[in-house]
Amino acid sequence: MIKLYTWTTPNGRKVSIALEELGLEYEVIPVNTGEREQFSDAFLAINPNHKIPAIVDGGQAIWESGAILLHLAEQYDPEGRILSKDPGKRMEAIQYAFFQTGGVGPNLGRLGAALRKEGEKNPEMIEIFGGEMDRLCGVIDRILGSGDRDYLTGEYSIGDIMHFPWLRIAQSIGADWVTSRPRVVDWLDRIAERPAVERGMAIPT
Ligand SMILES: N[C@@H](CCC(=O)N[C@@H](CS)C(=O)NCC(=O)O)C(=O)O
Repeated sequence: MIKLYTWTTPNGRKVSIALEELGLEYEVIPVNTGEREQFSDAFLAINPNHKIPAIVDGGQAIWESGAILLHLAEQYDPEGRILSKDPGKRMEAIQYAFFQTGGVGPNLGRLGAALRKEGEKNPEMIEIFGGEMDRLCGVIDRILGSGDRDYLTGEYSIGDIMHFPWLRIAQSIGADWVTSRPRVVDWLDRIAERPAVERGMAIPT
């Protein structure tokens, strides 16, 4: 059975959502990053980069959320539920997955860190990463607007799963670069309605 090493954070939830979408059985192994469990020898042997999520599947350890989602789609998605079988759409979904790991992931992560620094908030960092998040959301809005798409490629895919847990947090705290864009809000609400997404977002329990 697939082992999922995860915690209550957006990167971990990308993988639990994908596992739920594919109806796979998996064992959840919580790695409490607040308690620095990601630095244990046992976890470093799985991910030398000491970050969740990671999985072990058939004896192989895989880390980096985008790589994990691609692995799950390649191995367990014969119907193209999260990665289309159409070569063009498939590559488009992979493109949006990479776009997330180079864009929304690191920038929102750093914006969150800058905002959390109580007492010594760094306005320059907040402006830089907040400005970049505004730009990235504008890009997503433009993609969704081209041909009036329900999802990034038109069909639900790993590209949407990669973005959802991060942008849903921003939406829930009222970040105006999300809430001022109705198309982006509708897209997030549409993804949130999926039963598999609801289940995946509750992992680890
Ligand atoms: N690029 C990685 C990012 C993973 C990541 O940043 N994980 C965070 C939690 S959301 C973590 O484990 N941080 C602990 C640490 O850096 O020591 C991915 O997409 O999987």
